[in-house]
Amino acid sequence: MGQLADAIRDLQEELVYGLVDRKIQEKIPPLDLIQECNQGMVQVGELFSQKKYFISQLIFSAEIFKNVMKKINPLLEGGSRNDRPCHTVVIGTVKGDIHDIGKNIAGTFLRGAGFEVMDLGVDVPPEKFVQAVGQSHARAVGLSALLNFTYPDMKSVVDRFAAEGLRDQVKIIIGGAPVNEAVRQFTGADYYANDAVAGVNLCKKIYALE
Ligand code: B12
Repeated sequence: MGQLADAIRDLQEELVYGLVDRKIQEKIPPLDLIQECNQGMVQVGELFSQKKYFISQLIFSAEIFKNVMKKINPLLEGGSRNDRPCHTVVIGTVKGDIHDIGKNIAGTFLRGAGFEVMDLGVDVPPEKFVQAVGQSHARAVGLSALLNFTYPDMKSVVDRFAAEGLRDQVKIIIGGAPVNEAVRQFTGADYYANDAVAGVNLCKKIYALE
């Protein structure tokens, strides 16, 4: 792990901001910065599992990461914004889960790639995803979840689209660190994405842009 990941793990807020500023000046790609911060967050999670960190430290780590993203976001937002106004992607964190840092990053990357993003926020019940697709006619839906006990809630969203007769009209991507092919199969989603770039590539595929 690099110095930045270590600083996040150790919750050394000022050191983190200083390192991020320096790396931005050195033109380190934003994605590399995010990935290194992510490694630090995984370590924070490990320390929490080992009961060496408590919920307050989880909250603080999220605060630090959100401030880091305020520095990185302007680098991501330029791109080809609004180039594809009709290509909407509905995103949200599923019911029971309030983790939103990764979902927000996925949204920023999608906007940077020119997609219109309808972000429903966190703790989103299945019917809201269905309503949003009804309003926007989006063909791509991205579900975020970081808690393994919310996999059934991802499945409920997929099932809800089927119950409403809309399953064939949308492709559903599940995202978040813990998702994999087995979770995709369990939920009945079309794709899974472990990072924001994979999400963008899948949405391009769904809209047949590449
Ligand atoms: C910060 C954090 C929190 C913060 C979240 C703040 C916020 N606003 O998001 C707070 C303090 C609220 C929190 C709460 C809890 N947390 Co927490 N949290 C974390 C931590 C440390 C970091 C998560 C994070 O932001 N990572 C950084 C982002 C950038 O990474 P990411 O989310 O993976 O996103 C990337 C990809 O996954 C992907 N992606 C994500 N979503 C999507 C969506 C789409 C569509 C696409 C395409 C891509 C995509 O793109 C992103 C960028 O590449 C993780 C540790 C970990 N290993 O992840 C634990 C972790 C997720 N939390 C955990 C737990 C247990 C909890 C609590 C239950 C604790 C408690 N006892 O109360 C609560 C649950 C609250 C709830 N109901 O949601 C566990 C989950 C374990 C499990 N097996 O399910 C973890 C893994 C920690 C651990 N090792 O124990 N947490």
